[in-house]
Amino acid sequence: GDGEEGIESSLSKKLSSPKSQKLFDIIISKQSNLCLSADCETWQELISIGEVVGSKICAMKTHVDALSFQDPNEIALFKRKLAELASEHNFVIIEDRKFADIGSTVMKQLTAAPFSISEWAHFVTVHSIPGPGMLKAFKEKDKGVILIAEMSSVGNLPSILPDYKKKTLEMVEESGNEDIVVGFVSQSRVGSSLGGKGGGGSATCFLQFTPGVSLHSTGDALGQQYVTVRNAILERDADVIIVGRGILQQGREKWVEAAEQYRKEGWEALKEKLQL
Ligand code: 5FU
Repeated sequence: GDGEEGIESSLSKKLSSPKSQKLFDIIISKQSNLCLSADCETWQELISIGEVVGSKICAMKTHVDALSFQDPNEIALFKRKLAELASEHNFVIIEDRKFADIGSTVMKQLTAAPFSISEWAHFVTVHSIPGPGMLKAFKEKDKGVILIAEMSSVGNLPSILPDYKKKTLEMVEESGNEDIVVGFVSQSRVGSSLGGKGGGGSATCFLQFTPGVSLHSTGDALGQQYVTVRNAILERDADVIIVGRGILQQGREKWVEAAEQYRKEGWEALKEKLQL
């Protein structure tokens, strides 16, 4: 074959876990490193946009507690439809819950009805603040963890505090949790890069998910800060770009066109970065 095998064998670095490898395989086969941040007002709208742009994304990121539902039956329907969409279009579901508590509490938040996040999310976002013990909860439920190493918002403490990013990486390595941590939400590289720069050739590396990406805006009134797709991937070393309003605010009739623009720019920049 041409493309796929060549691309995979040209990666000199090893990804941390089968879970990150699975996402990387999706990225290569769909030629997309675009994660849609599906910050819709209703669950019905989220399902609609998933149907329309599902073929253009490698992942969909949700905030299930920010969606409006009329009753628990709607939540059950939502979970089923979302899981169907993800398997039909071959994308990963990331619930951006930003868990930040002791393991025992996190376990309840992960499993409790009505959201029952562990039933339908492949990956979840987690703050490193509570320390490594809570990672066991995610391991037990076989969830991929994306740790927050830096945020995109003005004045966020993880980006300001010296060593926060480094300590977040050390927490994963020292507690032996590389197999469930698929990567980091970050604005710069944590550990060794998938691309040419930084780290040794045989180092294990993690995927970098970078939010705060827009081709239309530089920020919002509540502290969000944006960079362009190329800047996120080529300057900040993102592997996966997370885009919400950049696509959503184009309006329903332009969702596909906008998603295609971010997919194409993202994929071109990723190929350039990884020298594929
Ligand atoms: F961890 C982070 C972060 O540092 N910045 C973010 O913006 C998460 N996010 C999420 O990405 C945020 O909660 C939104 O869901 C999304 C960005 O949406 P936007 O519409 O592209 O600004």
